[in-house]
Amino acid sequence: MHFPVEYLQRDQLRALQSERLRNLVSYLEQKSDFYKAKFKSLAVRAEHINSMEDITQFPITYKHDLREHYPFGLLTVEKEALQRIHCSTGTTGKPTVVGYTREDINLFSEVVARSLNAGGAQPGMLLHNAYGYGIFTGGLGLHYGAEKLGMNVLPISAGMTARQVDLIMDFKPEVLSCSPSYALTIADELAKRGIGADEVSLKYAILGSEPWTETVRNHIEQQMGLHVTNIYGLSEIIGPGVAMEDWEEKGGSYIWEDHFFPEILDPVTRLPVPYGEEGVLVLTTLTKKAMPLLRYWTNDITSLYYDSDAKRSMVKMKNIKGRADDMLIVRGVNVYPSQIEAAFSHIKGIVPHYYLTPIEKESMCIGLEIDVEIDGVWLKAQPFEINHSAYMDFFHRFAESIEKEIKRRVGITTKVKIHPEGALPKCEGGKINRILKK
Ligand code: DLL
Repeated sequence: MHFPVEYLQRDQLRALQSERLRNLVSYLEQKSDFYKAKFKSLAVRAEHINSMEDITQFPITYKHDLREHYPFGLLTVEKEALQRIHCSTGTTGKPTVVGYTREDINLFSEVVARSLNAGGAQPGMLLHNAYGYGIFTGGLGLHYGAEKLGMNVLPISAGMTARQVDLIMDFKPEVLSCSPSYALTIADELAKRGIGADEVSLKYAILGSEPWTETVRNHIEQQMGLHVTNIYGLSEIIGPGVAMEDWEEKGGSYIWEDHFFPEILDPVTRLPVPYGEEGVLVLTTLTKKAMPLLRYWTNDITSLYYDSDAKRSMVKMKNIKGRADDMLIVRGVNVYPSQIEAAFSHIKGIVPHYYLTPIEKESMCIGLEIDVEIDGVWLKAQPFEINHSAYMDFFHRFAESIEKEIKRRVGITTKVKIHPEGALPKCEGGKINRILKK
């Protein structure tokens, strides 16, 4: 399968983007009271756009703008023109609501089809789609994209892990899609049943919807014997399929920038930072109809880069480090859970099932308590006598060595508690929250 637009020359792509941006702004000038007012106060208009750099004159849109216009205030079409509504899965406040016209749904399916294809999927393959079906964009988004690509889909949704594994073994799908934390749960269930990587039919896993690292990728690839790639997206922009890794390249995700124009802004000054530098990802939907967004502040931290050896000409982003909201400040050091997860890859003997609890003193965070599981196979191979005090001593020394490694790599103090394999609560489907509050 080949999507020609992914291979456009950069100057052709830029010309396409500028034309689309001009069209978008003039569309918003006509259809959106919200943007009309913003453009007026900044004295900016569609005809001011000569190149993509001019986008910086335009206002940034924030999540609170969506909340303040709940539920349909940002729609630029009549409600009768909608084909579907999705909502974000936020845990506090009102959900953010996104409407799609028929054209938007086609676009959604197209970018997911491209993403699946970049992740290794081909027409005729079976997708075991374990993203949740419902108002969350994951289940239906992957479903329609897979159908568009010409795949066969098992719409199993998330949860009931034993049944997931039964059907993976019986139906022999080539492709799995779910959150990375749920893929860990499925991998555990396979291991628990003694099913080896060579007995699993899956060739590709397409994981996203939450931050994750190479530590998790390596673990799942080894346990299930497949290629794991990252799919990124957010409901406000469209859902999954904003950015995607290539299964042979990995290491970063192409942004489908003919439809979603990316910028990285400094979190404080809100000015653009150069390629390669980290900041907040801000996205503009260049072609959406029902609820286009201009310069949407995703709150996700990453950086952009061109990979000159890459197959496609589109810009790539590094895997998301975390949401700006998930940043912990431990004695003045900024830490994302993904940095702890990344440090685990340098420590033999643990599996990446973990939770973090801030240790607070006088309402300051002075360290993190880390609950993590030990790798049962690795533990059995350790040469020590099996008696209670030898075990306790071993666990104590092991926890200390992890604390030292995290101090060295992340620069913060931690208190590590080791748990036997399988002891910590597992992700039962959607996104996992790694940070626990005392
Ligand atoms: O999570 C859409 C999605 C579904 C993406 C399935 C991938 C697969 P929301 O529920 O609106 O949409 O949450 C969006 O999730 O702003 C990020 O913080 C986070 N996120 C999504 N994908 C990734 C990823 C879906 N691959 C929010 N890596 C985003 C890191 C991700 N974070």
